[in-house]
Amino acid sequence: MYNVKEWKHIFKLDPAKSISDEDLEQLCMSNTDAIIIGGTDNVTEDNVIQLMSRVRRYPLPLALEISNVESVMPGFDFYFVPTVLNSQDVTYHNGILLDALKQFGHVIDFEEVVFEGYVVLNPDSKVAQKTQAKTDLTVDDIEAYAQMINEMYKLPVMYLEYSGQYGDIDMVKAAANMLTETQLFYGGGIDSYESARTMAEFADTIIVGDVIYQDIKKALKTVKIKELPK
Ligand code: 1GP
Repeated sequence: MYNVKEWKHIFKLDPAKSISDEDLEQLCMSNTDAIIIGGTDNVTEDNVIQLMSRVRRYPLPLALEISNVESVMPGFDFYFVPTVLNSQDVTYHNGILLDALKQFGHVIDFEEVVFEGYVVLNPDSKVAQKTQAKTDLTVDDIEAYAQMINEMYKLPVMYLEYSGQYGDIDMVKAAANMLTETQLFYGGGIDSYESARTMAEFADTIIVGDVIYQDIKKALKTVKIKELPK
């Protein structure tokens, strides 16, 4: 069985965006640790199933990051469930989750479920707008969220989400310093080996998204961080 704790690098594919077979093959054969399928808008049962079946041709772990109940389906190795801790709308803390458990609680294999404590930091991102996230956070806030996630909620993953923007390294360091058990995911604006390496020094796992659709070669170079000693 796959072990999420060992993952250093993940490509995140948006089911609402198109990708060629050739680019998809390069990503899946790149030595990345896993693929996540997830997005904010226009995630449907149809586009998720299409992308899932294409990625399934390759021998690497595949996770669905759940953004709505309608597009959840069997067939993934893992289901990543975000709870956006700095959202000002309870829907994104546990509202969607409540609906999901009412409908599917009896069939869920909780061994496959990974609960992610999200902190969304780019105010211009779709995810910040959709979740009404309070993004003007300080290092003190990040430390407190990290403590909340690590010591109190005891979630397996904290996800610092800068989606579309390269983040503030001091925020990443602050989270990393507080976490003893929880795995730190960082995502946002990674578009080169250098930007990947900087974040990978502090985050346990980096997530690479947008650059896949802008410059596949640059996206592929980010996987080289896996060769760094930890
Ligand atoms: C998005 O964190 C991921 O959820 C990756 O961010 O798209 O900016 O690479 P980018």
